[in-house]
Amino acid sequence: QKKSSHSVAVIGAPFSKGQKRRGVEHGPAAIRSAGLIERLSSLGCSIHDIGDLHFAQVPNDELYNSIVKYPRTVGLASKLLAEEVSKAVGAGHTCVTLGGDHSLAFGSITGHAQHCPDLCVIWVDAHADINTPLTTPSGNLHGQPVSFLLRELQDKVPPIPGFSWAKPCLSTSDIVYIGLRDLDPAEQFILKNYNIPYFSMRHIDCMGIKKVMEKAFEALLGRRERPIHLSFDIDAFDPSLAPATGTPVIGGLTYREGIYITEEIYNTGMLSALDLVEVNPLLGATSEEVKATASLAVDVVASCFGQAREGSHTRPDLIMDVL
Ligand code: 4U7
Ligand code: MN
Ligand code: MN
Ligand code: MN
Repeated sequence: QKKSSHSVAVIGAPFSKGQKRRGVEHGPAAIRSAGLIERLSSLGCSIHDIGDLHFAQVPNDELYNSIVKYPRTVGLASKLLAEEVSKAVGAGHTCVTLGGDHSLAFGSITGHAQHCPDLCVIWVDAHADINTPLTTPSGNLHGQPVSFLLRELQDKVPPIPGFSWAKPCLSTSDIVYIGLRDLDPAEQFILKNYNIPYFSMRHIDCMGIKKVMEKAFEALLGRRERPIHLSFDIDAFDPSLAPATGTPVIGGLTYREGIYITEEIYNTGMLSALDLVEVNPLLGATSEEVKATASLAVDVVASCFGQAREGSHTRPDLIMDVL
């Protein structure tokens, strides 16, 4: 089941209705302009670029429970993305979804699970994104996708408009979090009460990123090998590295910690789909900040597909000709 050479499907998901700030719909274009496709090709990946999806806005998409915003629009977008991810994974590709806001992960994970019901999720984020429509302090659906995914939580998640097609596909033992540092009270309660494994920035400070990754894989892959879905929110990084994002939180991952996470995931050989979300090119203070954030996103994806800091030797034959 391990993949040695990669055929990679790239799906642009320019979606922003899971939150309030404009600009995150330009994430896919910013990440592409920073050279994503060229970098993946130079790593030896064969690229199937599906282009950017078109998401319709549902008219008269009223608030749910006077707070949850654009439920029908987010539900419909997730459904479309789920279908595309399912097709891509079914065709044998490792699927990369470029966001867009993090509400999309509900669709990408659901679609991935249609082909890989056995998958597990590594959620790298400053936030747990596990509010329910009843606990959300903001009403933004990008802070809620995990609550829709987990079977154990379904008696706490009311049926909201736009999500009637959706079925939870994960158990609480199928996910781990890395990088957390900004949890709402209800989210903190849910993580503890349902025993959901997480590694906060404090855990990384205490035991180091190496030990964190060992424990994360032990929790998810300890008993059996299974496909990995990596959902990477760029705000997991410290805002000094990833300033162009909607909900930055001080005290985040260093470049080295972030890249170590993705190198280790590559080394498992089990990466099956990945989301790179919340790059918002309208929120950098300068064009340098925007470029730095997008180029960091490219580094994250490239290291998921084998870009190594010590260099990779994909074509020793070519080098031997010269030496
Ligand atoms: B992101 C928040 F209240 N928890 O629910 C919420 F602090 O995808 C933030 O991780 C959610 O960027 C952040 O709105 C969502 C808030
Ligand atoms: Mn997130
Ligand atoms: Mn976040
Ligand atoms: Mn954010």
